[in-house]
Amino acid sequence: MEGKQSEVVLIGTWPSAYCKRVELALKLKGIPYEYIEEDLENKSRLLLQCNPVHKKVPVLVHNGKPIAESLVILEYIDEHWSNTASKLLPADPYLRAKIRFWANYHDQKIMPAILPIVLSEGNEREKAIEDYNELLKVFVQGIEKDLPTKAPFLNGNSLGFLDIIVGTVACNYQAFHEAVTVILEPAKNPTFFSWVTAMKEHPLVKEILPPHDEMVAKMKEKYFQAPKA
Ligand SMILES: N[C@@H](CCC(=O)N[C@@H](CS)C(=O)NCC(=O)O)C(=O)O
Repeated sequence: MEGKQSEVVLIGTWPSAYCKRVELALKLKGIPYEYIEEDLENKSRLLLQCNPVHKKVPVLVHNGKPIAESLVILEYIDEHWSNTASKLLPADPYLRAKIRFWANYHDQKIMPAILPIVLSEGNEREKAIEDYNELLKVFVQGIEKDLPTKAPFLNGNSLGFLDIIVGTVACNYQAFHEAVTVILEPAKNPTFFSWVTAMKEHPLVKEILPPHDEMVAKMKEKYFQAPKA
């Protein structure tokens, strides 16, 4: 894209877990990048040029060439900077396929189960939380069956592809609890909770997670904003 000097540019918004995935992957690999904060209420020409199909962040611009969709970007980063110590995906094609399967399950099943919790009340909310916890249970059982190393992180001793995808969303659970309601209870989801706790302690996760209070305020604004007249 014209006018951009840096080799690696990330277009993002600070509360977006999808964008945090890309930041975390770049930091894990030690790749320097320029960050551009996008205003989603007034999308920039740069964003519309770089992601004309979805018009969403994150977009990674590498040597002027844009790549959209967080999962696609993570794979690109892992493939292009494959000689760094941190590998996001393992070499074995079958394991890679399993990890991609669970990453898609997370984004296609678990993520959309959050909004019904926000939009409901009383018994209906209880049911939505139960449904969410059922999906988490399937996820945990699947990982336990399919992946060889899963402690303290899903990827073993270092953060991998799934940790990045899950952690950037789940590590904000306390902000969600404060802004909306409690969904993640240690007793109900011990394994999932232990992954999230380990991820939250990782120094790079601490570096990229938005400040708690700002996240609570953002969630309240996003979920409880009065409808525009
Ligand atoms: N599937 C996309 C989702 C990205 C996404 O939903 N981005 C939001 C910010 S969290 C966005 O740009 N929304 C702007 C819009 O919907 O117009 C990914 O994984 O990158």
